[in-house]
Amino acid sequence: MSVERTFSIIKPDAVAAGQAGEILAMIQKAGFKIIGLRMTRLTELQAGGFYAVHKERPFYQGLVKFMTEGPIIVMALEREDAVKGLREVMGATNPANAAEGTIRKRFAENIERNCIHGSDAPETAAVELAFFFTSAELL
Ligand code: IDP
Ligand code: MG
Repeated sequence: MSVERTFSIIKPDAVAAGQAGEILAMIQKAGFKIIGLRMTRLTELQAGGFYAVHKERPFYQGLVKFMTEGPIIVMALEREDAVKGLREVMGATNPANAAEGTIRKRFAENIERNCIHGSDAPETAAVELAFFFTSAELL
């Protein structure tokens, strides 16, 4: 297994609740190297584009509204098996189903307001990283 990159967002709920530091600590404890990090706030157009794959889902409008409600922290992460590894640290989409010790178990309110995003495949990670970072920004 070689070193891989993945993309993550600390979502508006967690940033507003002051949980970003603890979430970053959990990510770093899991062996990830932060190679890019920035605070930003998504426009409706950006959030809609980022989640375009979910356009036909009933929760799409609510998701776009949630993701634009306040600042987020976008991150580029590097580790062996980073994509799968981050999904494990995050826990299940619905915190009710998330394993003990995962970020979503600890901080997420519900299936929508679930505090963190992580890419679901290496191909998606490449697209999502390019959405927020130029290659020159990743150190
Ligand atoms: P993931 O973030 O675990 O990869 P996805 O299925 O890709 O989950 O969904 C993207 C995001 O959309 C979720 O993280 C969550 O914020 C929101 N979401 C997913 N399913 C639902 C739902 O059934 N109701 C409300 N929001 C949802
Ligand atoms: Mg997903």
